[in-house]
Amino acid sequence: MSKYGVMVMGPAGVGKSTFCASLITHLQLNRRSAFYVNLDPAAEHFEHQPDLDIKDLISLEDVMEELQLGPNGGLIYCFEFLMENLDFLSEALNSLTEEYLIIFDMPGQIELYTHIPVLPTLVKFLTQPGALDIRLCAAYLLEASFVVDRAKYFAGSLSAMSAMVMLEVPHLNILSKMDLVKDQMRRKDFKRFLVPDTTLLEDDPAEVARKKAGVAVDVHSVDPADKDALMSGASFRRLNTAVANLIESFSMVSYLKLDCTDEDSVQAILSYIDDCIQYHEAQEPKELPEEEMEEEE
Ligand SMILES: Nc1nc2c(ncn2[C@@H]2O[C@H](COP(=O)(O)OP(=O)(O)OP(=O)(O)O)[C@@H](O)[C@H]2O)c(=O)[nH]1
Ligand SMILES: [Mg+2]
Repeated sequence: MSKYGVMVMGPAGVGKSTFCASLITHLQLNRRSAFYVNLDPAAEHFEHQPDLDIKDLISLEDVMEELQLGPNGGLIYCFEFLMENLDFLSEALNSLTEEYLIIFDMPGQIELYTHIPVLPTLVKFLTQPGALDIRLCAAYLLEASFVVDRAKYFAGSLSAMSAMVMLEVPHLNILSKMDLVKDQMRRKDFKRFLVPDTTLLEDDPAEVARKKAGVAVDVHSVDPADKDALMSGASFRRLNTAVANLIESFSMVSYLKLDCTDEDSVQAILSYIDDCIQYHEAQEPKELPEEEMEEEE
């Protein structure tokens, strides 16, 4: 029997838990079953109580107090502890049927997605055929307002790409909090940000202002060791161009839009998740209760 899941990831405060909550509400409204797994050992408040909470295994607060670690070191310790106690997950998830969408709400420390090998191990454990065998997809969130600052947008896209390469599961990249940019930018203008490419750097508002002031810099000929170039921000621009080129040449990152305040938007993302993990193909046709059969006739 297959199981189905989505791992909601992304930097701090991008709206992961809010998205999980909207998704659960939406699933409930559509009479679908969700199993909510909180894997953030620091999370305290939830719109929907988790069905499984890492804090029942280990809490960040206790780790920080007892081992005298800071919040980031403490989080790494919690995940290493989880890795040594994976039966905490398998015991709870083993009996779930294919009807459930298992939603993993992850912490926001970016290190988890970039250079610590804990998540690939966790994902392998969850997806391993013959064991839990969860058909899992990753939903990586970035804030839509990042598009205003191109350096942030490309840095975020690089972190999304890094997570994609590291985890090797179907992956959706999502620009969250669309309600915050909806009024600032026309739909047509925003469309350009759905697939990162280097031309976006050309009309970076900061760059346009510099060009207007007559300070045009050829980023390809800047020497990063040149102090004047460094102080004028030219090295930074060269770095951004290199990052943008890298992302464009890999051609792996594209974005969906999410507005958690809009039911249709949540449904659209859910459809992408369902397609990624082929959820519908495994569902048995359900019999409707009698009164609904009568209504439909
Ligand atoms: N306007 C708006 N605010 C949002 C949205 N989603 C989340 N927020 C706000 O953003 C803040 C962070 O949201 P969370 O859902 O806790 O973000 P998170 O990614 O789970 O945060 P961490 O787990 O701490 O990394 C909260 O104040 C939310 O109310 C959204 O779609 N629109
Ligand atoms: Mg959260």
